[in-house]
Amino acid sequence: MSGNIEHQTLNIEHRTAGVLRCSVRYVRCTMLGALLVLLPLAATTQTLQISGDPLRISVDEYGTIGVTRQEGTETRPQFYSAFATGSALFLDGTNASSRFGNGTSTFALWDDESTDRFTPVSHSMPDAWSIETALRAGQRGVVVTQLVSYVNGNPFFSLQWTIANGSGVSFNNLRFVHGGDVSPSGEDVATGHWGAGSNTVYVLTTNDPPVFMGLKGVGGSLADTHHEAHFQLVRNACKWGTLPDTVDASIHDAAYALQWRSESLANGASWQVTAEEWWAGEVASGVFTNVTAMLMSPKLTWTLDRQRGTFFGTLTLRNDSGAGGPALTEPFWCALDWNTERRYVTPDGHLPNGHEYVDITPQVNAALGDGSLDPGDQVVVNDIEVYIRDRTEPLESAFSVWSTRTP
Ligand SMILES: [Ca+2]
Repeated sequence: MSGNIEHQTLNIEHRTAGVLRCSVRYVRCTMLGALLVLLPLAATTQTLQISGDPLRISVDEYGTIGVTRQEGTETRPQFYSAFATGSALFLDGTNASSRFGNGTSTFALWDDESTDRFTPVSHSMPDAWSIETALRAGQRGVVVTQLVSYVNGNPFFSLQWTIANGSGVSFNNLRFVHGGDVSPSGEDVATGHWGAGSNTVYVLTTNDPPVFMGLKGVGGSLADTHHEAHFQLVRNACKWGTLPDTVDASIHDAAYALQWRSESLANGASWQVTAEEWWAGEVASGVFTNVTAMLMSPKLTWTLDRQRGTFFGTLTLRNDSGAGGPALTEPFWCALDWNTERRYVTPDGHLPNGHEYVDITPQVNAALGDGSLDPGDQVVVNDIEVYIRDRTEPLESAFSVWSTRTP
């Protein structure tokens, strides 16, 4: 494919000195423009857009997603060629003849328009913040309805696929994959990482500080397997229906994907897959490049500040690593899996997994005296102010983070 040739050429240029980057970008844009003129793709697609800030999300009638992010005064594409993302549904294990997909550019997860590309059924915006696209999987009587939604201002957007079986028969060993040739902040190269605790496959750019971008399984829909590697490897793994659960920590032309599995799908039943795609503040991800431990805190208690209507948290930090375990030193943060009904009043930033954090280093060091949380040591930190809409909201997802500074 001509798109691949262009991509490879530019990879070589990317490895040269940073001074070339501006001209590389210019060449890319020019070549992309030429491609769009030559290919019938642009003329036949009907693209709907959620015009948010900082995220602007576009979806064509095949369900292909493109994202740009407002970064300062610039609007930057977050995938290669702005829309190099794709999804694929496997109705019979890894059998390619039962695979149907979408995707464009370097992340097209289909081979032939008439045989294995999703067929558009409907495409609409129920409101200004969501795009719903129904797709048919060949002649199998299965419809995939994709819902892309965004809450303006958030650093992430939501993805939901409802896979409905109206075929008259049952399917077994189903798989669904979604991913993209990522280009966070317009940078096509990055390093790959996996956050097991948050079910997030993510990349960090080589900028200083780096930019974080990640895809996570959410709700009752944690991904079974993940993959992050050179874009061609990830695209191929997606087309084969087997993600190897690996990431590439070296600097490369990064892409990532998640895969979900379902044992069976009876006639008349539907299977729902949900995910979120995240971006994190540059400063926070720069600080958090050397996280050494993220542990649940078993003792987080809250007392109500009646005057402000907020709560003050008391966190007990304890090094449970046992004799011979690591001593934990500053900085110390307390992180929270936030939502609109539960969040810090004044967070200091976001972790790579999107959780809010507050820096509690001064309080911890004051309590420790020697600056070192040795195995068996325990300190108590008060006055972590949090907003909770419903005081009965469970807080089990609050946890603490320890890190050592990057040398
Ligand atoms: Ca890339």
